[in-house]
Amino acid sequence: MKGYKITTLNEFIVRRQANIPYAKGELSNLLHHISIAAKVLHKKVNKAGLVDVLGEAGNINIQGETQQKLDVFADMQFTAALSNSGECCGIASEENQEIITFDDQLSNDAKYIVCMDPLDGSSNIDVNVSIGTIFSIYRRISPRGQKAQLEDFLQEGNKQIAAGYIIYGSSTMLVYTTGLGVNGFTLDTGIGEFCLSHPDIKTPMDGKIYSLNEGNYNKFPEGVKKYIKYCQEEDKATNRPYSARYIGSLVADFHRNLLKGGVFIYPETASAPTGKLRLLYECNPMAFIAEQAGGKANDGEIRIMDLKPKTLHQRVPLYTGSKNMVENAENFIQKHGK
Ligand code: P6P
Repeated sequence: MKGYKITTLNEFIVRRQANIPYAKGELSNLLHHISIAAKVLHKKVNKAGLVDVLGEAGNINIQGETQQKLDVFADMQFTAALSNSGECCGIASEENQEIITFDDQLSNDAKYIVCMDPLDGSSNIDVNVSIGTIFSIYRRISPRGQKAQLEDFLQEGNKQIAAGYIIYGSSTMLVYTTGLGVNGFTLDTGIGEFCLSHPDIKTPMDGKIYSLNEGNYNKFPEGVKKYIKYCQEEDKATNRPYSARYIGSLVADFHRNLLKGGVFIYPETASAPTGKLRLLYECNPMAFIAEQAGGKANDGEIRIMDLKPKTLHQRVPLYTGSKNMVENAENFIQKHGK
């Protein structure tokens, strides 16, 4: 009898590595260690209501946000996994003001750096809403054999080697790209493996969902206000009115739109003139995935992955999702101003 054919993440990575010339397994090993940290976090997130990880750690992170205990745990887990992999020479994390470099020779010889948001959407932990981890992998540009340098992290998103996210929701999924399309893996807790569940994800060119925090309406640019009204108008020929869906957790909102089609917007506002989302470890990785799935990601004007980062925690406006919807929103911005 034919067994149920599963492809585990590790099998998939090794198989894909065989297709990449000169790949010596470092990236595969790095992705494997990220998946181990994801499994550890899955257990902690799923017990958040039981284990003493709820509530605020009391610390304030560099974003001025109160750190939740699970944030701290997630940052430690992924930092340890990346350090233990021996394939990563440094990390830029939402939870740390400066880059983290490892002072062992193996790490200093490593060729990759990682930008990450260890636990995005953490304000949703206590109310049982999906949260996520986001990661972005680059080849270092500083010489190997020494500590990672800031310049390694301030590369354009179009230099990303890989990017992905883990969503801790009704199931735990890992979705990633190395530039050869987007694939999704669902954690089978029975065997403790991420198994291929969403091969070669392509996001619909159009959708019926728009996602943004309309509580900021009065502070939005005129073009965004006009686009929101466009989404709400009745027009059967263009499937309007669209549905408003906004969870307030980037990974959850992005993942839903990736699979169903839709547009996610976090624009600049009067109080946040460059938007809220961070370029290095939120916008760039999501942009890489969106484009690899056939979608788009820009700042209302410029392709996200072409933006040259100036600082580690730089914020940029983000318009991403179904290609035709992003381009339509972009037209409203161009026509009515940012
Ligand atoms: P707002 C979570 O704090 C986060 O960084 C993203 O996950 C999410 O998309 C955004 O902020 C929500 O921000 O201002 O709508 O609450």
